[in-house]
Amino acid sequence: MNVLQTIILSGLAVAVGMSCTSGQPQGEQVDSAKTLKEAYADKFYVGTALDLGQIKGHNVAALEVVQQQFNSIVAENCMKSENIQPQEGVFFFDDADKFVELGEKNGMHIVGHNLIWHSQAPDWFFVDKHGNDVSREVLTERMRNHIHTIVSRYKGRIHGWDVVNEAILDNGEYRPSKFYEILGEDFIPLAFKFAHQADPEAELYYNDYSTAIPAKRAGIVRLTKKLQDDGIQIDGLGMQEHHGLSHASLEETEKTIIDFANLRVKVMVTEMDISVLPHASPHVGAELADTAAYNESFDPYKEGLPADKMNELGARYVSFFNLYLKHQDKISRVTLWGVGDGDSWKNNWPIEGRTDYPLLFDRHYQPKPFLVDILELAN
Ligand code: 9MR
Repeated sequence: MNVLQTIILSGLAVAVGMSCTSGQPQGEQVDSAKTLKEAYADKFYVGTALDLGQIKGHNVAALEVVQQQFNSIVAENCMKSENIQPQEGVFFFDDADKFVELGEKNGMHIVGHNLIWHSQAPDWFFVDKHGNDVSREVLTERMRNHIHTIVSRYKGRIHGWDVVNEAILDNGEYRPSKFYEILGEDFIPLAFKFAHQADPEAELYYNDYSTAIPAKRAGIVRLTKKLQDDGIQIDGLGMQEHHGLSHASLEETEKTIIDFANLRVKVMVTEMDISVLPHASPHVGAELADTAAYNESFDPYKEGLPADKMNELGARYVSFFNLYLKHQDKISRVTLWGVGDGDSWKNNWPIEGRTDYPLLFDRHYQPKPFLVDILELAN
């Protein structure tokens, strides 16, 4: 670690609320340190997903990091349809309200996640009282009501919405979800139209994982072009960026950034994390239905991450941030999918109960050693 790194890291430690044991005066260190949101201020937003412990203010250590490091937030779970409208017409807004208030209090760019997603959608959405699939008309009206009720509530307060999430398969075809079964591909323009009606000023995004897979990228480009040709407003494409140490490829990721930007929409990294754990193919991406049984050999770092793996993780993060910086004219936001390693969904997918290290802050909300490198890159 060089001197500058030491200074920045010590400063960062103070900035994120760690106790400094060096015995040196701390004022200068804080002054010379930059936080993520400061370092990237003229590049793109740097965001994080918030869970309930953070939204409700229980997790004080995490919240300090959020306030100091990030200038954009997205709700990890509390706005998903099964949570926000668990029964037809019964909306639960308490957590989402708190999430938006937290963002406003801190002057953050606030992202709503998500309006239409096949996963975590409550059963009632698609069936009548006899359990049979509803008609096109009924599903359209349920979507309209769901989207209008939520988007109108936060009109002018939520700046961008993940309107449709994960509608395209890795092979580029439409996912055969309930929305697709009943409405065909029309459910996508309908969702965007309803969101635009409810808040004409809000930015509207399509969001998906494994967007570096060429066939999937092409499918998303086709979908976006079609929406644009049909006069449907779409402002951005979200690349989730759930990576591992050996996937996705930087070259393919770069092609995706370029192809998406060529559509004249904002490109955003919406859910970044990098798993260090071995993955049993085909468990890359974020196909929640693909799970595997626990096995010790797939959980090698229970007692801590060895230095060489930490370095490998750091190098991967630096390569991706380098790429995002190279395309900063196209990229409007880079959001991490969680604050500290202990909060990450990766500890439980595709195998439950593992110990992963996919984020920028560790289980005690202390910065990983390579955070300084990410800060320096932006200089
Ligand atoms: O991180 C989220 C996890 O806590 C939830 O259990 C899961 C199901 O709602 O969703 C996770 O977040 C997903 C996101 O909403 C959409 N893209 C993939 C993310 C990881 O699965």
